[in-house]
Amino acid sequence: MAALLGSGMASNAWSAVFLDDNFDAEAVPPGGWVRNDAAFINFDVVTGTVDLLAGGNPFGLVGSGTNSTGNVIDLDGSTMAGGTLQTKSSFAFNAGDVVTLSLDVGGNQRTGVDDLFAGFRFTGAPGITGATATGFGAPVLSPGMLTGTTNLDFTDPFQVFTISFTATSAGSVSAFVGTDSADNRGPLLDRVTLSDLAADIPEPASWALIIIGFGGIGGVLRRGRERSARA
Ligand SMILES: [Ca+2]
Ligand SMILES: [Ca+2]
Ligand SMILES: [Ca+2]
Repeated sequence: MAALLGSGMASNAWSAVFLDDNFDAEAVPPGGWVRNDAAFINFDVVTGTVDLLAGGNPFGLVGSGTNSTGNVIDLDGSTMAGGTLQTKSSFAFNAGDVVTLSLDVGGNQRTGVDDLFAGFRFTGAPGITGATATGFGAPVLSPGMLTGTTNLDFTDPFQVFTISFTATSAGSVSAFVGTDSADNRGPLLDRVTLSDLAADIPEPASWALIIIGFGGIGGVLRRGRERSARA
């Protein structure tokens, strides 16, 4: 039990990773690319088009060194209509959870400035509070959606953008990321992580008190039985 308490239960929160995808498992030949790819493992392309590029692609586009040097996505495909990726699955959360979408995104490495938007699409009315973001402007809640937006210059290095909310009631979400860029050169996306932080798990000190408490009850019961046996 001491070993259990000492490993991994260091805080009073419980974090679950719904999704962690750096696109390196997508099928694309080394040095090549998939124009207007629409067959992703975890995502649907719900507007426009995107391109999938392997390391060593003919455009010289380079993924995020931090999280991946393999495949990377150009969010503006090859139809002059920037794309939106949305998770195929929706993910359930509970009241009190903090749900966070993290994105490793860089500028298009070729020309100009692109917009980037990302966020959550809720099943039913969102019961949320405390929406925050890093890298994006203040998140905007619209019917059924929470969205962060920003702009990236083509020279901007990869960085992690996040958008989070705290749930006031249980629900489920899908997540999306995209651009309205329309010149076939969009922000480069190299990792999407969606995680859920639940705040209602007792911390180790509480567990220890609970366990000591059960031990104490056991002792009282034993002493009670011993007295009965002597009587
Ligand atoms: Ca990658
Ligand atoms: Ca493109
Ligand atoms: Ca562009």
